[in-house]
Amino acid sequence: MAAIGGAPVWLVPGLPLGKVRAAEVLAQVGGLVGFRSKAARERAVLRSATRPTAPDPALRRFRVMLIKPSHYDADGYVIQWHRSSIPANSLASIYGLIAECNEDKVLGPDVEIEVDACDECNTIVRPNRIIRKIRAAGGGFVGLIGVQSNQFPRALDLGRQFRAAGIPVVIGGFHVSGCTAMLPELPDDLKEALDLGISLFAGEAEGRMAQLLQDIDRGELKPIYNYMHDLPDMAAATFPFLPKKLASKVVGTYTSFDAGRGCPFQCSFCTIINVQGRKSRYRTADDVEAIIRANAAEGIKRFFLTDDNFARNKNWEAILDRLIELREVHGFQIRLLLQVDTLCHRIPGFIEKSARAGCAAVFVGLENINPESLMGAKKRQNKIWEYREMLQAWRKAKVMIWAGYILGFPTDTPETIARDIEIIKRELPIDILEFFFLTPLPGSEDHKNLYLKGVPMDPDMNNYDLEHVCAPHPLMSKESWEKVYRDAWDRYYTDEHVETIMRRAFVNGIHLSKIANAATVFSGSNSIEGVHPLQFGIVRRKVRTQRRYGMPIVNPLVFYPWRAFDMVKTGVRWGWLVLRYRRMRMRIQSDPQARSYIDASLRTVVGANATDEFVQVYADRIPQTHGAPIRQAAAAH
Ligand code: B12
Ligand code: SF4
Repeated sequence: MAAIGGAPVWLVPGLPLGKVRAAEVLAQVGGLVGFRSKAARERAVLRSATRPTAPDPALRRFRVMLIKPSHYDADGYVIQWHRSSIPANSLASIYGLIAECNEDKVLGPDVEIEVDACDECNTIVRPNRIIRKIRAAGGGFVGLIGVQSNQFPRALDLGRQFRAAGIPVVIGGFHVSGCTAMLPELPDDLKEALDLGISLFAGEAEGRMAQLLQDIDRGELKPIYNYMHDLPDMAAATFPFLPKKLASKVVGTYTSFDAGRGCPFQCSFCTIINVQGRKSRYRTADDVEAIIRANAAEGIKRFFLTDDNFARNKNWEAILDRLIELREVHGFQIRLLLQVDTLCHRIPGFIEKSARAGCAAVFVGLENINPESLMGAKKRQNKIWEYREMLQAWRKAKVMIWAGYILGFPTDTPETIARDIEIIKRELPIDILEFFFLTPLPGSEDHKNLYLKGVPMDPDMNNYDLEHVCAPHPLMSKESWEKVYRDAWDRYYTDEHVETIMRRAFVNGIHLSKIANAATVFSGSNSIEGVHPLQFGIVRRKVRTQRRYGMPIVNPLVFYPWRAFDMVKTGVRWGWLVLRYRRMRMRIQSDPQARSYIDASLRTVVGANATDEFVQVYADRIPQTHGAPIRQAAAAH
């Protein structure tokens, strides 16, 4: 079935790759002049060489299908959309590596590697068509890419179908890598994959793809590839790249890439440090420039930097300086979304340079405002008494602020969480707040500890999406924790508070339409679509026949009327939400007093030992580390 909004990616006359001669490509890629190094120039050529051309009949074909699986909703339907909201860098990384392997003719001079790719969040996967194409090519494999724990059951269901047809399948991503890094033995789901004849790839694929393709081509695919103890250098790493056809399936046509990997901190709920390491590995400014230029040549100018903590990328300054030059000297209209930690404001010039480099929105890992919870999770770097100063610094640079908040640290109760959210609304100038359950994600220290202690955890990996309770809480029942999660969204996204967010933005010179759009998605995706905003897309799709393995296929006479009703209902609710926020925006824009709006969150706390009101609430729980406010502050409370 053709996807609405364009043919599914594997129907697009995709690849062979690398048929465009370098000189021709150079002519096509506008503005290549100005590259700092030959390497950067050549890599941009390689990326551009992925434009489709007709297959050469003289060459043997090896067909690769890359699928970034989604996961299932509570009814067992795949969570997918006509347009998804965030591009998959994992897919772009593997796509780039395969393109490079074709360029390097790693399977021999007479073998053309053809690659198709799709993100299941925005594309319906048709296994039978893929099987036919791989068979018609005479060989190839299916790669299940960037598979997170919550996507592993879906990946297995897809892999099962390809294996039944005898097609080689390899799964990589955080679930395989995280479990391999932290657990003493493979968990049951990874064993099930091996039983199905699916190969597991743990670790990063840079520098290893040629070996894998050669093994498959020779019929010698190994069950497990484990590179966890050998993290590749990013300075020479291949570029992530997706052709525009794939990038345009994302709202706003933007793409993602990692300017670096690894984070020095030690948060116990984090998987990243155990998979990508605590040492900063980073791309060069030349390579980042080349990635930007290769995408710009495809008309893509918006980028999500997937570095979990760009502030700790040791090459941040050289990278930002180069982006500033591209914007200010060469006229590139770059827009960036960055992820940073709460201490980034202490790095001289970081915020100012980020803004000049095109950072329009920043995601801050706030996580919690209770120092006890932060210490318990080893998030010692989060100093709540500096939160407001840090947030105000971003606002001064006219950057919209998104923050994540984790619900369910051991001392949290429904009452403390309700209190904390009200404090945040009143005192911290955050635009968008998103909530997560504290989840023992496979690959994290928390998961390992619970696993080793034999604490019962949800055996269904589909639920490890930070929207489900997966482990017991010492003070809250499952039901009360679930209610806390639902209430948190409702409590933050009241109309009254959304209007406050808009008023603050208006004063700080942040575009109201940006705030209104983001608030619409973040308040509506959970309440209207029942999914976390990070999984959100435009117009939900449910394919009747693609239900979770083992669940019954619903009769069309029941399914389609239900879907029609569902779509009308959600459409009306979205329309009403958009209308309400639009009215708010108009009201503020026409209010002559709007420019002089002020509240506690926008005020600067001045004076020696002066603290925010909320810091005083927690003062007796703040560890007496260097720079912490003195404890006496709590005496009055
Ligand atoms: C960008 C991102 C997203 C994006 C896009 C997804 C993507 N994968 O690109 C969005 C916002 C959609 C997203 C959403 C979510 N994410 Co996310 N996301 C990330 C982030 C920050 C970067 C991903 C990335 O690009 N990594 C770099 C790539 C290159 O690494 P990689 O995926 O591991 O791939 C390498 C290897 O694994 C290997 N490999 C991977 N696949 C394959 C396949 C084959 C065949 C081979 C040979 C090799 C191979 O080679 C690759 C190149 O070296 C990671 C954290 C991180 N640092 O990775 C979290 C992360 C992957 N996300 C995570 C989670 C939990 C989520 C959400 C559930 C959260 C939520 N409630 O919204 C949702 C899931 C919904 C969904 N539909 O995806 C967790 C997963 C943990 C786990 N145990 O599964 C991570 C690790 C962050 C964390 N909190 O710990 N995410
Ligand atoms: S700061 Fe973020 S990326 Fe770094 S260890 Fe903590 S959760 Fe992980």
